Amino acid sequence: MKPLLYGAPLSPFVRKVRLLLELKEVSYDSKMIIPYATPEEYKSLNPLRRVPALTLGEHVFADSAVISHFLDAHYANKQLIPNDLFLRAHCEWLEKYADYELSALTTFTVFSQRILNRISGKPTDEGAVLDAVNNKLPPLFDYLESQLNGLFFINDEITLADISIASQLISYEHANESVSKEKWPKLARFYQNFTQHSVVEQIILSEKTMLNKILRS
Ligand SMILES: N[C@@H](CCC(=O)N[C@@H](CS)C(=O)NCC(=O)O)C(=O)O
Repeated sequence: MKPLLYGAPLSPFVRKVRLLLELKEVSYDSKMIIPYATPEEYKSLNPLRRVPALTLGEHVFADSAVISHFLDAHYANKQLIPNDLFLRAHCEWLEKYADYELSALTTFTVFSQRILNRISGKPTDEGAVLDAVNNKLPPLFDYLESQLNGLFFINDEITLADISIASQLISYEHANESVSKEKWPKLARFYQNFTQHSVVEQIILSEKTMLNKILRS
């Protein structure tokens, strides 16, 4: 029985689950659900009508963190959440930081203003974008910079913390912004290394193709 992932690939939370599934080499099916335009019946999978949701047989899961933690435990190969309780708590903290703090700016401000508004024919509030890029994101990037010693956030292996943070930075890059190498060299190197992974590269390529198609239509 394969998991079925509901959502739109350009959502960073859906991307996070896709990356986890693909890095763990779990075969899955997907169903496109467009955020803010979810069909009525989607409420039975996620009453908040947010993406992603995931089903496995009769079991239903919502929220990228809940889904990711379930999948990592259910498919025990290539574990992406550390077993050690202290490392696990740190991984969960960084995941939460990405999902709630970074996302408010990278996704719900910069990506949303520059990309979603353009798609829906609304004007971009470039002032809000520049405030996020120049004033609000730098302290968050400073913190992430302070948490890195090598190419990964936890020890020398890819974890859900890396996936969650990179998922937000991919949305930032889709909106034509990037982490400055001069200001945050470790974070920029982390992102460059993460996105060079063949699985990640493929996902980004498919998203860019999709995004270009949507923006041209
Ligand atoms: N904490 C949730 C956030 C999910 C989320 O906010 N998804 C957005 C798309 S990026 C959405 O579906 N928004 C539609 C809405 O809020 O109605 C998660 O990690 O899954």
